[in-house]
Amino acid sequence: MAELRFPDGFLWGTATASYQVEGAVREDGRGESIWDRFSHTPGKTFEGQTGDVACDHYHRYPEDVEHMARMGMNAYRFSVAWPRIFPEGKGPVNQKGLDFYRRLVDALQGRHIQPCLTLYHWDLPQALQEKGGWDNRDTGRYFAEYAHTLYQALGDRVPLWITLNEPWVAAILGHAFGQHAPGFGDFPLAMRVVHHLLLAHGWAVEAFRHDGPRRAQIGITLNLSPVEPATGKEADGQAADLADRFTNRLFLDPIFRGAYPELPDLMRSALPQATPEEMERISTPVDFLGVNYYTRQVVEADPQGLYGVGMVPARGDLTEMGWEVYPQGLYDLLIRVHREYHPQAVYVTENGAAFADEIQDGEVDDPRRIAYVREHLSRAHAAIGAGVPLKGYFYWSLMDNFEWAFGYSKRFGLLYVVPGSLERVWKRSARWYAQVAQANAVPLG
Ligand code: IFM
Repeated sequence: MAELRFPDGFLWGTATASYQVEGAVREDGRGESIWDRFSHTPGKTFEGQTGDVACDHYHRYPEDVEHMARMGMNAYRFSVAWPRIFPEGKGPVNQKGLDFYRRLVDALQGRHIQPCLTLYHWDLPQALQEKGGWDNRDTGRYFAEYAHTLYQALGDRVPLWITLNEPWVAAILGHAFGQHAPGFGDFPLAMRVVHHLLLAHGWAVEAFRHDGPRRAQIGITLNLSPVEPATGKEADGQAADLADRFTNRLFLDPIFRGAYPELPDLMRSALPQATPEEMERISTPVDFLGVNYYTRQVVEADPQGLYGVGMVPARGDLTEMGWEVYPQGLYDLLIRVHREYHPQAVYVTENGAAFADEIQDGEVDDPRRIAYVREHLSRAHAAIGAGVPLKGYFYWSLMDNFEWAFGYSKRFGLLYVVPGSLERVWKRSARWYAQVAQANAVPLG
């Protein structure tokens, strides 16, 4: 059968994040996070759902690792809950929290699955929020200390480290649009948070270079999407360029070029005055870029929209999130970051789709997810052929989980999680993805 073969050593994995899967929020000394506080605030999440129990990965991780091993995965991307390690965000280490991640890493290594550890996937300790959260520059210092603690504890056994997951989402959805924790609607605040997250990233990379693990690699994961104008009109082209600066380049430029892109005055003036030393720290070279890709953005000039830009509603083949299925966007994006920013290596650290999966007679048939992954992998393969140093692909997500403000109403998993019992059931896509990983190739047709 015709197939697309991937380079030897390519990483095949799945991704999750602490608050979305772990549960056990009051166990073994874990402190409160901003997502505990937000999800317990009436009206913030779908039907008031929370991550209190989530998928109970905290207790069921051995079973989850077994599922990954049976699928033939050779990598797993997970995040550490900062408040498990430092319940107050700083101060004394909570050994029991560290022990959980030690056990998880042991289990993964026992099954020859490479751990890929994200330090921050949005669950800031609430105690630090009380001190200003990411509006407080010191939070970045505490982040670097937390990162350092993990380098010391796990550095010799975790080959891939990610400082931040999707800082754009944490900054903008959390501080300008109020859809994520901590739930503020203050645009200038969000721009300050952008800068402080970038500083936190830079300080954590610096700590890694100074006395972090020698044989491991560190990078950052950004949510990126090509931005296309709705028409060929000049005004729409300008809107697309502005939206690209505000979304993709807001993080790519400082990290890879040491400077913010040109921004409209209102955005630029809200950014703190950065010193050359700060920009140098932010652009401390990383070993890889993590790309989270789900869909493209189509925009038009719109005087009523934020900064004169309007989003054109997605059309065509849509997922349950209302996101257009657009595999070509992954190719375009990978080529663009390779040509314009030259990362040494790239990983697709998330790509996936939510569909309205149903379990019938113990089976979940999800052909649309298989088609989604097949098409995106075929574009990833083409990007490798065009010279992109793509080293791995992580499907989002291993299992259905807590999709932030949408609660459990959106199912992204390869494993169906049965409400109540939390039993894991392999969807047909899990079996298909297992074949891909085991063959290191995508079957065509
Ligand atoms: O579930 C999220 C994840 O936490 C970050 N990236 C996008 C996913 C789907 O929305």
